[in-house]
Amino acid sequence: MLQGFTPIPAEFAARYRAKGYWLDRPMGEYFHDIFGTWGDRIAVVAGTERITYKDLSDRIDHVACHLLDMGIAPLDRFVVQLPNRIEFIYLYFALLRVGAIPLLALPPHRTYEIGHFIRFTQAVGYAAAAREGDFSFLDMALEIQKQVPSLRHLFMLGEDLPGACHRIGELMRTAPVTPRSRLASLALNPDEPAVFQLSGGTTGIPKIIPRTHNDYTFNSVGCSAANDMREGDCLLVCLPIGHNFPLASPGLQGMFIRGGCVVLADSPRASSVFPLIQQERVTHLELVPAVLIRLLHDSNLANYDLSSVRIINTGGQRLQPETSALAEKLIPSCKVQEVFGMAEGLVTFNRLSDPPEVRYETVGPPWCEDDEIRILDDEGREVPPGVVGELACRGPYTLRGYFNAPEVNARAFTAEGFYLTGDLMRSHPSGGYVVEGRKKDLINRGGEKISAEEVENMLLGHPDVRNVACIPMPDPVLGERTCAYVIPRPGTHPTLEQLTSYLAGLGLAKFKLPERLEVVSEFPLSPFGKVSKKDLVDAITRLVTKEREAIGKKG
Ligand code: AMP
Ligand code: DBH
Repeated sequence: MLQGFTPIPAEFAARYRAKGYWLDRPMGEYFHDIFGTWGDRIAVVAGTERITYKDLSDRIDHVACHLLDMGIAPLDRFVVQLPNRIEFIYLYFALLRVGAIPLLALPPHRTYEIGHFIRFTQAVGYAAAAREGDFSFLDMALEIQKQVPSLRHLFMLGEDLPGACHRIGELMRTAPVTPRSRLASLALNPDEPAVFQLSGGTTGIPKIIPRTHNDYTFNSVGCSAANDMREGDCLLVCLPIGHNFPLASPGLQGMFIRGGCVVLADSPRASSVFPLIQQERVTHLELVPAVLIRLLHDSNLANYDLSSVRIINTGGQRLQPETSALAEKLIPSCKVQEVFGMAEGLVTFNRLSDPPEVRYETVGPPWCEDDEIRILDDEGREVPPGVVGELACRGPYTLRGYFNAPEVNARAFTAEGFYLTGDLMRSHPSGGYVVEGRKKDLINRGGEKISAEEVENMLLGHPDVRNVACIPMPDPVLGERTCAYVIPRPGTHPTLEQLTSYLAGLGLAKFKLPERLEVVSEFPLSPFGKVSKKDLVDAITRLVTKEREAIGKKG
């Protein structure tokens, strides 16, 4: 086994096999067969290209043989930071085919993160677009290469690249030396890591999540069923393609399993998403709430035919019932299905057959009956049904340890191998779960804890508020006070007084009322597109410090 990797213990593995969950096949081989099943159907639409499953499979194997020519071997690590382009799909599946492990970085990662991933995993390769705006990923990679000798292969997209870089387009045109037959004879162990995902990590550098051939295939098979993907369906991928949600939960892996078509969009902006939905008759969208909200308020929405959309999945952050209702009103053909997922494993979906009140309020149950869930109090004891506690989970596709992180693992798992998510949840009579926030998403006002989520939910009911994030701002006396960042509805100018008297009118405790309002037009986003509270906290802290210094000088 790869050093630093914690496998699922044998007695659990035996159960998952006996249940038929784990197929004991390397992912590359499994998907090779899937592509073979769907042959002449269109697998991917990328720009002006429409690629059949047959051609996709052929090109992936072609790239895979090139990888073998370069000496890339099973369990070698390879950092992939490609944009939503067809080259991602070629390289990702080619790496799986040879048993090398793609580590999926996100587009906004820079030297700090990428350098760490390469060094920490002793990666042999790195793939990216050479340049994005005014940032040169190529220069960054060359710099890292000087410090980390394991990094032998740079795969770049772009013009005028130095000779030492591989171009995926060029590899397509040249014949590899290694014969295709070698691919079938590689001895790959499906219990080994196939993919390295990254934790969202709102603090510190992302941790590395090993996903095995067995668990990651199973994840996509199950999610694609829960998500009602069918032959002939069409998924638009507009979030960063390497993230666990659009890649595998069910994402493009799920859509391939079902024989549908995957359309790549280079951004989640309305100007790129709406035309593609109309042209390609997209049935499935996977979005984060902030993106859905933006699309629904875009003035061009009514100018496009979006009637093909059957399911909108949102995940990553809590979705407000109002947003679901609005989406289903503006796009009457669709149902909104919230997904609660994590790159660490567990995924829950609300059931499409549930009545709207359940669908809007809960994130549903896990899709697999062998996902074990515990809701724990601060002492690690299970709470009674309906009581809020921390979500802990264990199951056939949830990790048992971050890669090479013994100290973190000692804290992040219970003795029984449950992963402690840090998410606050309660069970719902429908059998699903309700997200109540993050364990750490609290504002500590002189010892009184305020759930940011609770205040946010109430503020969203105010007619002037389109979106809101409540965060702690530093206070010399109380330690922290609540600051509300608000995106107002067009044409409105909410004030702190209006919002707090609205909250007080609803009976909210006085200590929970925001004490400062910052009106903004957009929120800073995490690499994946979640609202980044960390950036808001940094901003308000800088602002408050500056104001205090100014007062100090005057006084
Ligand atoms: P990541 O570590 O980036 O994979 O993020 C996983 C985390 O995102 C979860 O632990 C939750 O905190 C959050 N998350 C994902 N889906 C939802 C959702 N539907 N509602 C609320 N939080 C979510
Ligand atoms: O936020 C996430 O990581 C996430 C959200 C929805 C995820 O990993 C997933 C679905 O699989």
